[in-house]
Amino acid sequence: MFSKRLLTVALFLVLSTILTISLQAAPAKEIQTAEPFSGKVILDGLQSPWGMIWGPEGKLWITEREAKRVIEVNPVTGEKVTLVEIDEIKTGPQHEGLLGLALAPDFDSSKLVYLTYTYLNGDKELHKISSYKYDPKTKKLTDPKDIIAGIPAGSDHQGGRLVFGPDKMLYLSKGELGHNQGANRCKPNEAQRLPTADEVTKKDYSAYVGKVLRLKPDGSIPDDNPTIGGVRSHVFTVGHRNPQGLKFIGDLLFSVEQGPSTDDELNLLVSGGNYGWPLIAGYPDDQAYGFIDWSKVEGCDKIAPSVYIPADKPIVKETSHDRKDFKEPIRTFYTMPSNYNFQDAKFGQLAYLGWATIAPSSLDYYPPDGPIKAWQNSIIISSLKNGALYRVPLSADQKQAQGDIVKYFHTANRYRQVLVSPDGKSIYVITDKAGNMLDENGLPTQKPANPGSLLVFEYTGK
Ligand SMILES: [Ca+2]
Ligand SMILES: [Ca+2]
Repeated sequence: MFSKRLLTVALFLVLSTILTISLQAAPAKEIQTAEPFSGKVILDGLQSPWGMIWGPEGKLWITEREAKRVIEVNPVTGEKVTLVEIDEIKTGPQHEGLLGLALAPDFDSSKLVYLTYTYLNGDKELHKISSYKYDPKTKKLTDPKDIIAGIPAGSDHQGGRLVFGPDKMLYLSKGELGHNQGANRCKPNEAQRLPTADEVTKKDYSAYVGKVLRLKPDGSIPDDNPTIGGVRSHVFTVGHRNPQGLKFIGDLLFSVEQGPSTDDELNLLVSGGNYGWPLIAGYPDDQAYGFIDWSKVEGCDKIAPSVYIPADKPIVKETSHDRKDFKEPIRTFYTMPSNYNFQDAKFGQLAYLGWATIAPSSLDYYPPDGPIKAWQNSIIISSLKNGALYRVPLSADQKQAQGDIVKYFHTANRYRQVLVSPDGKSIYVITDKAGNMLDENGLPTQKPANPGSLLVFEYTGK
């Protein structure tokens, strides 16, 4: 009897050990990188990780765009817990699904987290922000409430980054859905269209594309939002292409957005500012970009999609627009001359990978008192095309970029978001599951080295 019980206990111990081991993350895989940094993989197998923030208890909270779930990850062990899975989410190969997330400023007491994602209403694809309540005991997000819904969505340029400001308002970067290019080239680009008073009354948000929005935490329009074109709405800034990065440094709001074949941008967003797209890319310099409204070109649907501007179509020059409210970027990545070779044979069918643009996907800030001295008071930008981080030093008042941009940690991956640890010693990066990028030799590849992974680069200096 005794020995049988002992056997049962022993069996239980063996089984629970096996179970415990299987629940542990796989051993970390080293990533080659230059001194004074070391790199490793914390976790892999994620389904298009997209948003990453610091959650409670020093854990990372990560959205998986295609898996429609939010997970909590232990940044040391890689152990993960699913906080919520949301059936309603509509996913797609590149831009649709569960996107950004942000904790409420009063999270410690309210336990509220805000999520933003695409969904279907009938056959109409739309975008919303919902709040969820975190239960620390069960580690579940429950009690969903729509904050705003019915913002247009589509197969391209969704934007999707969500942040709270020091003003306790919620900001969402919203893309222009890639209208006027590629498969959506015959749909009008509405990044410059302003909501009418009638639309605002009817909660018709069709003009919210290509904008950065500012909302009260309950979804209503803040009283101090800008009046643009005579109308106050959720619109904070106008004229964006695909703004995927949004970050407050003190009370300054920065964004990064993807340009066309030239001029990815770092912007400092000011209330009511017009950032130019699609009339202006980067600076109003008529270099390597001019606007053609394809929705007005006869037989548009019969013309093969191309990013190249055909010589026989009328181009509206950047310098021809009224630029009263226009805000220049504080940096571009990079501004190319009109005679730039956009069809370098070395890059074959994926010519765009050879362009000097970086496809910025997020930004974070390295503080003035961080242990990596060379990085102090810099913006850190993640790149999709190049699988690298770009460090942009700021001026003392943080309002301008200053000095040379430095590139770090290149791997054959698409870096979707960068996040600096609170102690400034670890730089976390999440990677896309698939896509096109440059390999270690600077040539195009479609095989990421670390698909759907959480990577960390740790400072080893003193
Ligand atoms: Ca711009
Ligand atoms: Ca330009």
